[in-house]
Amino acid sequence: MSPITDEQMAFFKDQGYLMVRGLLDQEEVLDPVIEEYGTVLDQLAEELFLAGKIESKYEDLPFGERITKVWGESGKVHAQCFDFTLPQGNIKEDTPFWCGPAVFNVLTDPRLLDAVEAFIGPEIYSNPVQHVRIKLPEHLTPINPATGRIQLGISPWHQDNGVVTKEADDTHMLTVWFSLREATIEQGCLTVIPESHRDGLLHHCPDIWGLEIPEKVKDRSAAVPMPTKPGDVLFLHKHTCHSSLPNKSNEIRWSYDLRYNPIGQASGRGAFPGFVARSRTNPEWVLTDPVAWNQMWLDARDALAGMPNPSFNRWSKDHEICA
Ligand SMILES: O=C(O)CCC(=O)C(=O)O
Ligand SMILES: [Fe+2]
Repeated sequence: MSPITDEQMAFFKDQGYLMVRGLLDQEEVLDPVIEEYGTVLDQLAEELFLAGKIESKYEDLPFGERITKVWGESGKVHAQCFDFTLPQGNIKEDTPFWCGPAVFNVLTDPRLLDAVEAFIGPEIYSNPVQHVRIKLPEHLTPINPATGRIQLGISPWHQDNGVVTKEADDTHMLTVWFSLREATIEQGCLTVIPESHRDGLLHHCPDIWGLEIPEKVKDRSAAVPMPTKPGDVLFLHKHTCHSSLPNKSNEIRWSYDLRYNPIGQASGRGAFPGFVARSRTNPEWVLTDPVAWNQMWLDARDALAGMPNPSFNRWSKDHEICA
């Protein structure tokens, strides 16, 4: 039976988003990935300690406090060490990323894919536009000396169709957002504008935090915050305007955002590897090996290292709307 009811699907079509409470299993899906990130943090703390960038490895602290301390004391947000994608520029042979088996287990979770199937059908491609986001309390986030601002903060107002290349404009791309720990309003949960998907693709402007839809293009007064508990999953239409709130709390805000689209449609980030997560017609295409998945990202890194940056979006700050 599909985990998405007809009423829920009707709500999504009407509103452009859907919150499904308790979809992901804590023990089978979330706990293993939380534990795996503990080992990634062990490795980073070891490296920074050996390099003299931190005074202690802070092994006794729980994950959230430890990462806040380690990133804070080293003066750098080491987000790329944890992310399961590559950066959008300056990829080097040793650019870090983490595509571990527990992450793959999340991306291919049968219950999650059952839900995704309700939106896009049974031929499911895991789109490489994907992130783990670990946002420290803003008051403890290292500052970028060049800008005087924190190195990682809110995500500005955007549509996910706006942050991929034009090739994906006809792709039936679904965004899947969830938090590994509770994400409250104070911690900087996601916020969405209901019904905004009805506007189609809006103009985005490059700004310091990334691409943003200017307020004169889309008023944000109808925005609704989407706090989540572990297991809750928020589904977004590719034209739904969303942003994240600032983390005003004393704890990290820890989330995943994934994309899926029907097999054969452009991912919008063609330089990065996706994979077939489910296929009724060609089950032999389905990737089941996490090591092979990691290897695809290693190969992409090798291919892109030192090359001119691929183009990741279509927007120019010189457009009159961005003035
Ligand atoms: O989690 C965030 O801060 C932003 C995530 C986002 O924009 C997305 O999932 O598409
Ligand atoms: Fe987004």
